[in-house]
Amino acid sequence: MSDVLYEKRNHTGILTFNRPSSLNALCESFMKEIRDALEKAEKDPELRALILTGCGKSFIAGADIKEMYAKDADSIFAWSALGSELNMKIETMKLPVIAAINGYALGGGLELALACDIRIASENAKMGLPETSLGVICGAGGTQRLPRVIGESAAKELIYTARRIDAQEALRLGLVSRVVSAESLMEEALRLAESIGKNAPIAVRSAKEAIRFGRDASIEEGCLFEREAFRVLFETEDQKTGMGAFIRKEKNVVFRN
Ligand code: CO8
Repeated sequence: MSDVLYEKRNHTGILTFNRPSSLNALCESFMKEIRDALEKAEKDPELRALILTGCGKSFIAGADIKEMYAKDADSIFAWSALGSELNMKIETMKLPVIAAINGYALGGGLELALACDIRIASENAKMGLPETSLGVICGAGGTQRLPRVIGESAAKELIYTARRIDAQEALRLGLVSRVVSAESLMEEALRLAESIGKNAPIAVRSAKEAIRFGRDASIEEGCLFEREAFRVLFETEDQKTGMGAFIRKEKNVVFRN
């Protein structure tokens, strides 16, 4: 059986990490499988959102320490590029991506979740960046994305102490946007994906692009980028559909892909 399961529910794709013997730790072949599954999802014109989750008690328990241990500085550099590229792919892909964190999201696992657009967690989830306790630091974007998500001071505390936090603390820090029971995690993730999917797909994708652009731009550059995207959306069928429905007082607007 594959280490990455793919299923589709209406307009939502679900990738489930399925390497339970190592709590979904990221070895080289697994990272390649995840990358291939993302590429497959990206090519599906029917999808409007993608959910990433893990099987069993783990989302991803980090990079595979057993595989990493024997590597030297040169070989680890190429190896960790796979993780970095994977996370960049998630961050830049047009589809909105939801991490449904079902258990351990540690090290490289949290780094991957940080590249997702939205993170929700089950009450029993545990998150952290334990790398400094292993003699290293994050290698797939954690030092860059965590401060952007929760602020520099809180990120430094978590990274320097290597402390593992529970879902409620992650919620307080803004690392996840919702905490739900373990039983309802997928239901909640699907509901969230569907509520995104009912909106105009090009507009949602455009919002993702504008938010990402703005992260590293001045407010002037960001607003200009947004205004240009706003202009382009007036060339779409969806703008006529969405605004026309409001004017005609129609409920249940259906946007085509
Ligand atoms: N790597 C390899 N194997 C792992 C990993 C891992 N990260 N995590 C768990 N496993 C394995 C265990 O070795 C064990 O295997 P075995 O049965 O053969 O001994 C099996 O999974 C089950 O694990 P445990 O028995 O330890 O399960 P527990 O419920 O007792 O504990 C924990 C669960 C707390 C999650 C524990 O397994 C743990 O601490 N795991 C390591 C967590 C960690 O430190 N992660 C960070 C790794 S470093 C990192 O991610 C750096 C990323 C930088 C680059 C990224 C590029 C991709």
